[in-house]
Amino acid sequence: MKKEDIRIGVNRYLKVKYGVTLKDAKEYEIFNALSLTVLEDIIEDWNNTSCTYNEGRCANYFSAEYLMGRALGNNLMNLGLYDEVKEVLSELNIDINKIEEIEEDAGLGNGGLGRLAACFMESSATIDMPLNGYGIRYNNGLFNQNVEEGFQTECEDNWLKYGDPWSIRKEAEAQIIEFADMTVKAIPYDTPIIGYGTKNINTLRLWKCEPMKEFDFILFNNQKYDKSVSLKNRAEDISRVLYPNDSNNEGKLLRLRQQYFLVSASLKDIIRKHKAKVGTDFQNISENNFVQLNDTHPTLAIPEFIRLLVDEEGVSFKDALESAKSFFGYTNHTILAEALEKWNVNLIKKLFPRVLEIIKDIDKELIKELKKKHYIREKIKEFRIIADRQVRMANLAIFVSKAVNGVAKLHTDILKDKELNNWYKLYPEKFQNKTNGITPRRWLRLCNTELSAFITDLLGNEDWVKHLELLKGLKKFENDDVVLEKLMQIKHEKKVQLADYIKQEEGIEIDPNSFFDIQIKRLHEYKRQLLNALYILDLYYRIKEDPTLDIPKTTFIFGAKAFPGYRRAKAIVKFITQIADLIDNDKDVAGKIKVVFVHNYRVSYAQKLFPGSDLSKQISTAGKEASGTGNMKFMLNATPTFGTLDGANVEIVQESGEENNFIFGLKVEDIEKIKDTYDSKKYYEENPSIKRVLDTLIDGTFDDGESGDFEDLYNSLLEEGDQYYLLADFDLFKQEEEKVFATYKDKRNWAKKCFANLYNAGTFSSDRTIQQYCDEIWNIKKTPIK
Ligand code: 26Q
Repeated sequence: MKKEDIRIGVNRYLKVKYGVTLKDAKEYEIFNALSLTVLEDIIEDWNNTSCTYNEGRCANYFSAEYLMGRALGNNLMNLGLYDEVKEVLSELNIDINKIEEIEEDAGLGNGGLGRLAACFMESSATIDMPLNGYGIRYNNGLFNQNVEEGFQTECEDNWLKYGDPWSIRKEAEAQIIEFADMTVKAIPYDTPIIGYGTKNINTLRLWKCEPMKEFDFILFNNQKYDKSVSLKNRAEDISRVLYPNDSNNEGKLLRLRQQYFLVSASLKDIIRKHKAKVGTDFQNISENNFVQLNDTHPTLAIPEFIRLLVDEEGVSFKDALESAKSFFGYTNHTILAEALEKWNVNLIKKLFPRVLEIIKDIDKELIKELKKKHYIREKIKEFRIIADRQVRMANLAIFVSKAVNGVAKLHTDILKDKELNNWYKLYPEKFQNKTNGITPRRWLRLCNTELSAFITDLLGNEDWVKHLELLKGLKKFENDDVVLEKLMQIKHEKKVQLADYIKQEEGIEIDPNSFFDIQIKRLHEYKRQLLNALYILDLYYRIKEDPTLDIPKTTFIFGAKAFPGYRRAKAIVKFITQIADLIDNDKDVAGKIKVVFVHNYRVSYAQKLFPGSDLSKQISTAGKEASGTGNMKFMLNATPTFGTLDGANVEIVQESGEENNFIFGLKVEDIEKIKDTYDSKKYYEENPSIKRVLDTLIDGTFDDGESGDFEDLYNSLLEEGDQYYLLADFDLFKQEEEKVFATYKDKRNWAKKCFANLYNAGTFSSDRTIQQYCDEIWNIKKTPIK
């Protein structure tokens, strides 16, 4: 697109959409006009891509979550239009940053799993792979977080308030979805997924739920206004709001409705396309399509697929089940047993009785097979899909899926050897590993243009953006002082930018010359933000005792949303902010360390935090974090990891060298050994530092608003036995952080560690991950359009 076309387009859309000219236009109006101008420009390629994909085999990603973040900057960059647009705007006296910042994040996901889906969509487009994304167009995404007096509060997210210029409503492709007690419409909204440096444009199709009719005319005429629109409201409730991640999810009827709504609409869409292409022969439906289930959330797709084939297309149950077995793949994202999804049989029966019948039939097939293989009754029980009047979604997914995968090597090994060992023994050939990845476009090229330009300069071209393994080519500069110097200069620049942003968002000043030690992720006990906080509190006391303590000036930054009903997680937020206040109000310590809890951590905030970091805190209890992807984002922005040997940390240090990172703590096998005799109280009694910091939870040092929440934290560590081994890792944590501080003194040595992380990050590109899914599970091929 030429600069002139951009100018004309923006003016035209401002006129027809808002009735204004540029001089009166609001920032969001310019954002929308610009987005529509670009959208208009890509429609042909987009349609072309869809048509071309339809002719061959496609994979379909079914996910209840897509944590997309902002679109404009990424789309401009991927199209190679960023600089032109920046110039056009600047000639009109408009700052492109302001226009980018006005865009609301599309926060249709909780965290890692949703963001992974977003990275996968971008990567598949970039490498020309025919992957369609299916999800729900929640009217309200993940809640916005505020911190008031140190307590987390929540309010609704309204991401659609300025409209959503990047999506197109496709009324003509609506589907009808039937529940036992209501019938609704699923309306698709398509968003283009623009690849980097390719004409291919993939599609993310999100379904909105609407009533069959707007209101009941007769009730309205009889002045029963509320009742006349009640069906409309009930329908719209289905896609109204994203559920926050809750491991204790029992009885959420609406969540179950959402799941069925998503999978029924998406499968009907796939079947519609199949019929248009090959007619009513369903023999080969799994030759043309594959569906990847992003965790168990969309697992109802399995019985629904069989139902659609059997009840609506006249296929036999046996054939339909056979088809399903080569049609689905299942990705597991969690090891926490309590997080495995189960649904009460009565709920399923109430909403979709026929689906329950099919699940029962599938369960029978499973039993038949196990009996044939001479499993005894007791053993069969473990595998059952229905047990104790609950449907176990993971069992359903594993039995029917062609492939089951974990998301990092360690995670997959734990699935195979422990959590799902019974299934692994039954179907060893189904189990695969697909280590997660991140898109280098958003997580380096876009969020760290300074470092990107430097890399391009050193490597001589931008090929690394599409072939991240080329970063290895930087290794030859590892002893080049000028290069290392420049790397640290860029780091400093990004820290200054982050400090400015934090000033703007939090009203808090931090010193960009201090060491930025950052832990950003959802709040959960297993992620152990509390361990980090207890460490900092101990450090505070040590500085009080010894004002000459030799540590670099350090800023500890936290960002994390707690599930609204998760009392302990919320208590940890309050505890961190109490420590922050204690330090700020103490002259002896305030100039040496500082704690900041940034509120409302989200994709757009993350894009500022990763590049401005000195240390990546990844300290989950070994064996609990399936993979982590934030760890990869730090690494790609040249930041060493301080972490346990958990999830993808293991592979990160394998790639970049243990000597370039800070690994501490119990390993999975250590925990295995001590778990039966672990006594957290012993640590409390024998370690005065631990006693000192834990006592602050009950001795009135801090204020929890008389909620008893801090005492509850105290009890979790002592009375309840510290199930995440914080106390066992406390001293190891402390020693390792000492090592960090000592190492940081030698600036050149530090720079080398940063650099080693950068040039070894190539394997964590989601392009690599997607390529593996394509080759090893989906069996789809690159399909570049002309
Ligand atoms: C469950 C019930 C009701 C409502 C919501 C949920 C729910 C929603 C989201 C349960 C779990 C999730 C998300 C899980 C998740 O993000 N897991 C993370 O997935 C990442 C990508 O694979 C991994 O890197 C992380 O290690 C893993 O924690």
